[in-house]
Amino acid sequence: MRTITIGAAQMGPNQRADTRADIVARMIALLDQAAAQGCDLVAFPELALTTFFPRWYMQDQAEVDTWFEHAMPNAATQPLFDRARHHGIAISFGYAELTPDGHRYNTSILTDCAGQIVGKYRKIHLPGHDEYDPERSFQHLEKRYFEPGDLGFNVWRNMDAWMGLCICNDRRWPETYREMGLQGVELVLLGYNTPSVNSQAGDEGPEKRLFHSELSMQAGAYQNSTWVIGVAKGGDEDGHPMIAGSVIVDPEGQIVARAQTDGDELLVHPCDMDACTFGKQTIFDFKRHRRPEHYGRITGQVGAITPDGKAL
Ligand code: ING
Repeated sequence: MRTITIGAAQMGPNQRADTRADIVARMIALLDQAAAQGCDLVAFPELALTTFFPRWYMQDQAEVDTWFEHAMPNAATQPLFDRARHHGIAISFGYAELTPDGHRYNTSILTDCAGQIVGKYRKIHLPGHDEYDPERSFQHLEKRYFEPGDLGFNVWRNMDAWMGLCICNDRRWPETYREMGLQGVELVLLGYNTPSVNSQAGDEGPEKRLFHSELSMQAGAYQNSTWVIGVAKGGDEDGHPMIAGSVIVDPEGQIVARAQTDGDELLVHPCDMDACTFGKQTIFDFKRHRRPEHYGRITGQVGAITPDGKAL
C-alpha cells in the first residue's frame, strides 16, 4: 500500500476586490483543516490567488498584470508555503504567471512535503477567445491574457508516486491524460474555474456543466488507471456563477468523494497509489494493447478533415 491521504481544497468565490492576503488566509485555513484530518497532500484550484479575471475585457497591460505573480513563492504566498512546510503537507495550486522575460501563462505548481516546488505546468488548452465578443453574455479571454503552455505534460516522482498536473479545460481533452498515462502517472492534480452557464448557448446550465466535468475526469482516470483530483473554485464571483463539484476519482473511474457546497470545502480521501497497478497491467497495459501505427491523425492533424477533404 502506498497510501497518500489527499485533500481536495475547493474554494468559494474570489471577488475582484479581494486581496491576495485575504485569499491566502482562506487557503491556510483549509490547509490547517487538512492537517487536522491527516492529509499528506492538498490540491487547490486553478487561479487560486485571484478572481477569474479572464471574464473581464482589459486593454491596459498594466491593469492585466496586476492579476499575475512575478515569482513563486512571493511575499503574498510565502505564508502558505511556510504553513505547508510546517505541517509537512505537499500542495498544488494554480496562479497567473508572469515570467522574468515577459511571458504570461496560466500555471500550476506542485511541492514536496518540505515546501519545495518539484513540478510546474503551464496550461496548454486555452479555451475562449482573444478579442472582445459582444455576442457572448460574458467574456472568456484566456487566449488574450495567456500564451499556450510551453512545458508539455510532465510527470514527477513525489511522495513515492508518479504525479502530474493539468488545468481546467485540459481535463476535457483525452490527450492530456494519455500523455501523462504514457509516463505511468498515478495521480493527476487539476484545478478548474468553470462558469455555470455557456456564454454562447443559453440552454447549457450548471447541471450539464457538472455532468461534463465529472464525465471528463472519470474517463481520464479510468482510461489511464490513475487517480484524478479535480478541485473547483466555485460560487458567485462578482455576479458570475461558477460550478463547484470538486471530486476525487479513483483509478477505476469511480468518484470516491464529491463536494456538497460551492464554497470553501475540504474533501479528504486515503488514495492508495497501488490501486493504479491492476489497470495498468491488464486492460490498460499500453505496451500490449495500443496500436500507435493507426493513431497518426491524433498528432498529425490539428482540426478534423472529412474523407472528402473538407476541413471542419
Ligand atoms: N474554464 C472552462 C472549462 O473548460 C469551458 C471553460 C467551460 C469550456 C465549458 C468549454 C465548456 O472548464 C476554463 N477556465 O478552462
